[in-house]
Amino acid sequence: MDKHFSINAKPYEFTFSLEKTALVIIDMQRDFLYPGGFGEQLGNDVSTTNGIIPAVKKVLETAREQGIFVIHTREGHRTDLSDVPPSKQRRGGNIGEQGPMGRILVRGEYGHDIVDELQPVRGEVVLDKPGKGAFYQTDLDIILKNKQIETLLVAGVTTHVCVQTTIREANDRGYECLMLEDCCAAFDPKDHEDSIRMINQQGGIFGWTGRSEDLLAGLS
Ligand code: TIU
Repeated sequence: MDKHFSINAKPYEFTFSLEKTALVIIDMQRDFLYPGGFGEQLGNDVSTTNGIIPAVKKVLETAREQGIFVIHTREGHRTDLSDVPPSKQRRGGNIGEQGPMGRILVRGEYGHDIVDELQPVRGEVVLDKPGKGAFYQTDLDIILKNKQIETLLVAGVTTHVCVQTTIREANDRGYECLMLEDCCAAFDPKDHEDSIRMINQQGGIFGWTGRSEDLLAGLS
């Protein structure tokens, strides 16, 4: 029997069915989160991004207990960089160059992989994406369709870049999204707060936003 839940969220209560829901964890990669990584090298304060790891971990553990389908994404490129658009090469921040944790945003490198605390387990999807949005040039849509997923719980980094792009892409494809506010982060907290407002404004123009404690309370 499928279970249905209603939880407190903005702009109003968010309702979802367990079987039709996926948890999508976006780009929780060492290079974006760990001190000494690519994110920090670009001059960012990674304490804002790595501060969400415990909250994401709790949601991930609950999703596993409840049998919610889990997808992890990673932003990165082929080792020969043949899938990097010249524009991203110019403005994407040293892609392919040697960084403190391996070649920047290159698949297979240590810094490109997911942080130790949130490593995927068997049965979870790991989706490599070349762009900001998780639907662009990936098989995410077909995976979700095959699993009959209609609702996405979204966590990850950074809120205003890959998280927001993915939620906008999902919205256009007919998925209902709940962005978990305290499970997402931007290097600058203002970008994070602005993104929350952009998602839930105008009656939920792109979806809902809510707190993980409300999700966990609703699921228990
Ligand atoms: N994952 C993600 O958001 N990629 C970025 O490049 N984010 C920045 O904030 N630069």
